[in-house]
This record gives sequence, structure tokens and C-alpha cells, in this order.
Amino acid sequence: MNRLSLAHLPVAPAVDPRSLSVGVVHLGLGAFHRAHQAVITERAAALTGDTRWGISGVSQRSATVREQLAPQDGLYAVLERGAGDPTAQVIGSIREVLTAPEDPEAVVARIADPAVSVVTLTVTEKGYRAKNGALDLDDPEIQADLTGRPPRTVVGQLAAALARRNDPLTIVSCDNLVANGPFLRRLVAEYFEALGKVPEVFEASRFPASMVDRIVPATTDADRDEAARLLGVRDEAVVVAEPFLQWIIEDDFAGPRPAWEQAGAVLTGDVAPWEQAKLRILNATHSMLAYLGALRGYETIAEAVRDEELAALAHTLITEDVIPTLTPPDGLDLPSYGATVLERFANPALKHRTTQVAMDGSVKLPVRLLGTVEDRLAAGAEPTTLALAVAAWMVYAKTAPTLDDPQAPLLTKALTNATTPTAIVDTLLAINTIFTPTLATSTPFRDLLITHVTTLTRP
Ligand code: CS2
Repeated sequence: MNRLSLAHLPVAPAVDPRSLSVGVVHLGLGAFHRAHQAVITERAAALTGDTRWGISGVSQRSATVREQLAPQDGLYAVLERGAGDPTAQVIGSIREVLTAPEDPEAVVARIADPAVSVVTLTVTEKGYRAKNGALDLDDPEIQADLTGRPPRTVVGQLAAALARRNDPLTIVSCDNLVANGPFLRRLVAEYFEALGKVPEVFEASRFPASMVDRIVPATTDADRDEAARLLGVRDEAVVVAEPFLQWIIEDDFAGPRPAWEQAGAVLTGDVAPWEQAKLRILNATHSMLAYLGALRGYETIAEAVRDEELAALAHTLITEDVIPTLTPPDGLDLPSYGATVLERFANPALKHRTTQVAMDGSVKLPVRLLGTVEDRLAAGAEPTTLALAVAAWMVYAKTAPTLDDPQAPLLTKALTNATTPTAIVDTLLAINTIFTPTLATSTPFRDLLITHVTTLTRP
């Protein structure tokens, strides 16, 4: 069977990549970007006819994505799996693929290119290399970048490119972090401080916050076969997604940008209420279902949320522990948002694996669950179900056959001699890169955790 490419094109993309020049650099060319920002960027180009916004996608680790996309002229399909039959849509917004470890200088040069005015990022929580909310200056890769080598870290890439630019840049973080834009700005500022020089262009550059939402599970062989059936050609770069797609962006740009709002994105003055609702409702219940689901032997999130007990717990988490901490964004009814989220999780066609959502718990928990726990404790409330979610992570960390987490060595070492529920809780609560002093010293929180870990480890 032929491979998807401009020569073997079953369905024309809304935009031909050859017609686009590069105006956006995206750091972190994983499946999520290809099913999210790349789709909206393409739609905006198609609707406006503005050809300035082709994407230069940067893979931060391996050459796999380039090897998949290069023979396909940057084309790939989004396989949408909803309630009806799956559909496949070919996307044409990716203009080039760079692999950072192979050619770090090319990445800096591309971001410094005057034709580029926007950088977007999906590098996951750990890609920011932060510790306790600040740039981790002990990180060996950050240290190596600071010595002046062609940078390998995301913060190093941005800083090196900013230092070379005359025009300010807009850098849009699209990761699931609290106040992601301002957070990234702080990290870049700390990097410049460590270097001892802050370029003027940094002050004029912008770091808007943004909230992104679309469930994008890892692509499987079954998905590639399905796409081949629908397209009539092989697509080695296909990505899978649910129909739902949302992007809320703080309207704070230093220069020109794609007309994303024409393609369904919402530009607004304040992203915080959207972001809090999404992280604390969607991502928090996702993590809870991943850990409790994996402990019960479920392979997918859909199976976990179809377990009535787990569905009831997710509902309780949302209504009793989370919603009281939130200010609803304009026009959003939080209880119905919560109900919609659980319906989306139940989509059986997605096959989102519990182990995929469970990974990187040490960096996800603080963002999704622990801020809410602190708010509830401060309000004098008992965060019972939140503590269950945290306890489920603790038991998962203790019992999972492999732990996919940037702090896995530390966690595994700490847990080796912890054999009782109390020891498991105490050893993990003491890790200060995860738990703040307030949480580490909260007796009610510790008591709840011990009770839950006891229940979850009972044979
Ligand atoms: C998930 C998210 O893997 C995870 O941790 O919770 O990737 C989730 O699917 C997205 O944030 C949905 O927008």
C-alpha cells in the first residue's frame, strides 16, 4: 500500500504545506500537538488564506516523528474516534520537522528567525525542568546549557533564541500547568539571571497563559490499520483523538499571530478560571481513575469509569472536593462540565491506557490534586476523596511493575523499606519536591492518606 504523501493523497488537507511559510515554531512535536494546535492552526490558515503560519515542529528527544513525517511531506491524519464511525482528516500545517538532539543550533536559529513571531509548546510537565516552582539550576542539562553549548533544554532554547532576536516573541505554553505562561516566563527570567544578562527583547516578549483540552491517547497498530482502511494509504504518523477540542488563550501577544479565534480558539483576558476548572476537574479525575483503575486491573480509562464504584468516586471528587474551590469561568456550569468530562472518559473507542495517564505522577499530582487539597484544608474541610486519589498514586508507586516518572529512582528508593501503610505515606509525604511543607505536616491529610492506603493495600 502507498504511503500518505503529496503524491498519494486520498483527501486533500485544508491547506497544502507547500503554500505555507514558517511563522510558528512548536516545541514538543508529540501526538497532542498534532491533534490540537496543528489542527486549529491549519483551520485558521484555510479560513483566512493567510499563508504565513506554517509550523516548524521540534522533537525534543528522538527522530521518530521526523522519520514518520518526512517521507509523508509533513502530512498526517487525525483519526477521530467518537460515538459514530471513526473519521480521518489529513492535516497540512506542519512545514518542517527539526530534531533537537541532532541539530540543536537549527532549533535556536529557527526560533530566532524574524519570520517567526509565535512559539507554542507541549513539552509536558517535566520538560520545564523546574523544582519547587523555580528553574532547577542543579539540573545537569540546564547547567550544561548555561555554559553556552547549543542548548538542549526548552528554557535554554528559548533564552538563546531570544538573545539573538531583534523583535519580541510570543511564547504560548500549552502544557497542563497552573498559570503556564507566567510560570514559563519566570523560568526563562531565572535562566537569564543565572547567565547574568537579560536581553531587552525579553521584556517586550509575551508569555500568554493558555488552556488546552483534547484527549489524545498514544497511537496503536490498530489505529494505523484503521487509518489505512479509511484513507487507502499507509499513514505512519497518524494520531488519534476524541471529537472534543478546546483552546483558551490569554490575548496578550507581542506581534502577529495566526487568527486562531476564527478556527474555534477563544482569546480572552483571563484564562485562570478555565485552567483551574480543567486541571482540577478533568486532569484530577483522570489521574484518580488512572491509579484506582490500574490498581483494579483495568487497562483503559473507559473501563475504569464504567466501574460504578469508581464513577461514583470521580463524581464525588468533582462535586464535593473540587467545585467548592473553583470560580466558574463565564458561562460554564461546573457540575455539568464535570458530568461531560466523565462522559468523555467513558468513550470506549479511545482506549486511553490507565498506565499512560498514570505516568509522571510526581509532577502531575502537585498541579492537579495537591493545590486543591491545600485549599480544602485551609477552608477547614476534609478532602476525603482527594486524599483517596493521592493514596492511590502512593500505592501505585509502591506496587507498579515499572514506574514511568522523572523521579522514579527517588520514589523507588524511598519506598523500598516502606512496608506498612504508615511508612508508605510518611516516606512519600517527606519528598519536598512533591509535597509542600503545609501538606507534609498536615495531620488530617496524613490520617486520611493512611486510612486510604490501608484500604487499598488490604489483600
Ligand atoms: C491526561 C491528559 O495524560 C494525562 O495525564 O490527563 O493528557 C489529558 O488527556 C488532557 O489534558 C486532556 O486535555
